[in-house]
Amino acid sequence: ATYFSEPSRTFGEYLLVPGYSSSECVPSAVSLKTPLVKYRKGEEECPLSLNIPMVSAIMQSVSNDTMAIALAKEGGVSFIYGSQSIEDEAAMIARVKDYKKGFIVSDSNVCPDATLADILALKEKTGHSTVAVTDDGTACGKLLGIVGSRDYRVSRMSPDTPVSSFMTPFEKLVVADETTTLKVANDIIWDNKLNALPLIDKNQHLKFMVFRKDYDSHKENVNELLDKNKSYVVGAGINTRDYAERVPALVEAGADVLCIDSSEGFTEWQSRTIAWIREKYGDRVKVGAGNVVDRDGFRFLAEAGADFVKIGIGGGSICITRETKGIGRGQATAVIEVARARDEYFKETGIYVPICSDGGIVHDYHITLALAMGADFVMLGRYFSRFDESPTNKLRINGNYVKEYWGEGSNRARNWQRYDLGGAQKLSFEEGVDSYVPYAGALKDGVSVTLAKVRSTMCNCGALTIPELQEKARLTVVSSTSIVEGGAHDVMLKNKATITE
Ligand code: MZP
Repeated sequence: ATYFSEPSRTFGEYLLVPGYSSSECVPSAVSLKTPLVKYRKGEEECPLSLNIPMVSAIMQSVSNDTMAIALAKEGGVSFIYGSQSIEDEAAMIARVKDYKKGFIVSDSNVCPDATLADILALKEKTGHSTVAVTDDGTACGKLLGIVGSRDYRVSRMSPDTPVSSFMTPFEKLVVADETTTLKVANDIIWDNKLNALPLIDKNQHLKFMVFRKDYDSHKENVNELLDKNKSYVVGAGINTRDYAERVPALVEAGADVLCIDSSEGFTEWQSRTIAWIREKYGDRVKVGAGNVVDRDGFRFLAEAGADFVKIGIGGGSICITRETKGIGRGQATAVIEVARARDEYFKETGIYVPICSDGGIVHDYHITLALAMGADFVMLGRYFSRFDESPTNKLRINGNYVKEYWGEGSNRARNWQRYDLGGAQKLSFEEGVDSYVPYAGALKDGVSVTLAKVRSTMCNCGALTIPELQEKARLTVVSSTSIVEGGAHDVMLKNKATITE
């Protein structure tokens, strides 16, 4: 046997020691942009990056299309769970990709003589989902017949009509006919070049457009406007069993990046899966792999062609792998070693393979620690499961709101492919639990507080970017007594005290 000389440690055993902060080092100047997939650093731009270093876990209780849209809005990416049918996973991906593609194809005033056939043809040509707009219920009813459940209906409204009550998920909608167009809102213009009406939200994102029937003569201009209006980035989990069927369906549905979801990534099954993807798609389809916890595992997956490598075995909040199988490694130690391997690989090849620290984030500052230790981004399950946007039930237990959160290795999820080492097609024993987590409200609010802390700590370390943090960070292992010192101590907390006269 080989013995590692160092014990394996986790995030709670480390602290960052502050460095010099200049007056320019302020939280508002911090950039959290970080690469998601591999690239030749110094020679080319990373083809896919994140605006915040957070992705949501490939889990039934975390990442569905609602979560993906909410997180993408904040600059992160969700990996839709793969422990569902290929059709259902592809449909979730399609819904995320379609979200920004809501387009009005007809308005009975703008296009008074539009027929059902015109609208269907336009829908076909643009490839966008359809929003029917009308000034009276009759025409709308006619259009609704063809647009289906993913489309929306609005009625005529005045410029002042609040739209939130009947128009979701769009943030803003104004409908107009030719005479009222210019009056309805300041941020709406009739675009003569397009001969269409682009409706733009307060963030200057194109929401959808009203086209006239002569769409064909303006197609190029319209398409130009659509490149600019990129849809949200979304990822998808795959496994090493049904990839030959699953990957094409997910790619077709528009997945931007895939990730092999497995509790143990240092396997021939993973290299076979990546090889199959490379043979079929070359480098066009991006695929991450994992999970590994050491240098050898990283090298294996990097050499197999992984676009990023995920780190973590046994550290997830719902995970009992270490208890059931006796395998794993403290998350901090694993990240530190894999980050060194990533840098070594970069020096040798010029290729930078991003690494993701997956699982075990308990406090917000653990995210900053993971980044400082070399992670390019982190994957979180428990953290995101607490928000409104996670797919699970919200319940009230003992007077407190909670949400459900279960592991992929639990009997509830039955994701046998994640734990499969070429055995029977079933989960032989549980490696995860079914649990409750405290409800935490809207994702947007939670993420913004978390990132405010990350930015602030980065400034304490004198860093305005993640690479700068990795270069400048000074970390210390803390003793068990100094952990006690780090919390409130030797005081009586007011919210726990009962006053008696
Ligand atoms: P956490 O953010 O809840 O601590 O950990 C989430 C991570 O735990 C997931 O991204 C995945 O790698 C891992 N996971 C998911 N299910 C299980 C399980 O049932 C598990 N054991 O370990």
